[in-house]
Amino acid sequence: MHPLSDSPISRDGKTLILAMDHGLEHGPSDFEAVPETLDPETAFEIGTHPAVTAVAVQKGIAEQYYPSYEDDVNLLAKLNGTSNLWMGEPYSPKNCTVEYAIEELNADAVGYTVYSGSNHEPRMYEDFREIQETAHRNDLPVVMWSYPRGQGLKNDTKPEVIAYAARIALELGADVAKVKYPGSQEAMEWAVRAAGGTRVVMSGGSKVSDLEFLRSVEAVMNAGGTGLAVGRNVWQREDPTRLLDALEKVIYEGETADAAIEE
Ligand code: FBP
Repeated sequence: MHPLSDSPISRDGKTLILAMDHGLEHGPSDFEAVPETLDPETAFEIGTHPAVTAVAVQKGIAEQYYPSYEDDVNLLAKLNGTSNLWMGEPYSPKNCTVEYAIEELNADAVGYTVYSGSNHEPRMYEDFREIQETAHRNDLPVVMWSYPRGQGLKNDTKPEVIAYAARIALELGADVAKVKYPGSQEAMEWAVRAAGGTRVVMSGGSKVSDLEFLRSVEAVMNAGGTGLAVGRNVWQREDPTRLLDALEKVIYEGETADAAIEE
């Protein structure tokens, strides 16, 4: 059985992960559009929406805030991360172990960013190996933020790059590949095929209109994708619940973006 089928981070085999790690990845300026979301409690409150199958946060946020939400939210512990202040070749160092995520944070799943194509790729693959093996020995699903990135990569959302990103996640043993949207349903179909039994979810990206965003999610679902791992497109909306209601229809009920938004 696929580790996701039996996991609380999936609902009817689909998943919607709210990524709340951009305070580290991008800095507080990402919250300026809706300043209340700077407060992790607000984010966890939003994460109680029934469409959300997990909230992905870093260790520090999990330690301070998750204990109050354990009954209402599933936790995806993000085990590495890097700040926007780092100007070197892409590398995301490990800041939490799988054991700590299980024993101290009460995590339901773990997530790890891998920048294939970076000069640090060998180190990141080695780090991922350790994470993946420990997580699987403990029956925890592993989500790879599979982001090809580095000096040699000029366009990181080209169809062949995204299909490659999805394939890398399969080859290295991730249960879920979180990849950027490659621009079309057809390109996403390629990524889903390349990923084999590894499930593919779309990474949200910077904020676009409700309809544009929902249409990309619809294309991902039509392509055989498993769902979404989204940050800014939810947090930077005045009314995130409205978008989550629409996402629930597109992801779990198979509605079109246009129909979901009308309702
Ligand atoms: P977004 O939907 O805001 O893109 O969030 C998804 C995510 O993977 C976050 O987990 C992370 O903070 C961010 O994207 C990193 O994106 P990038 O490295 O492209 O800035």
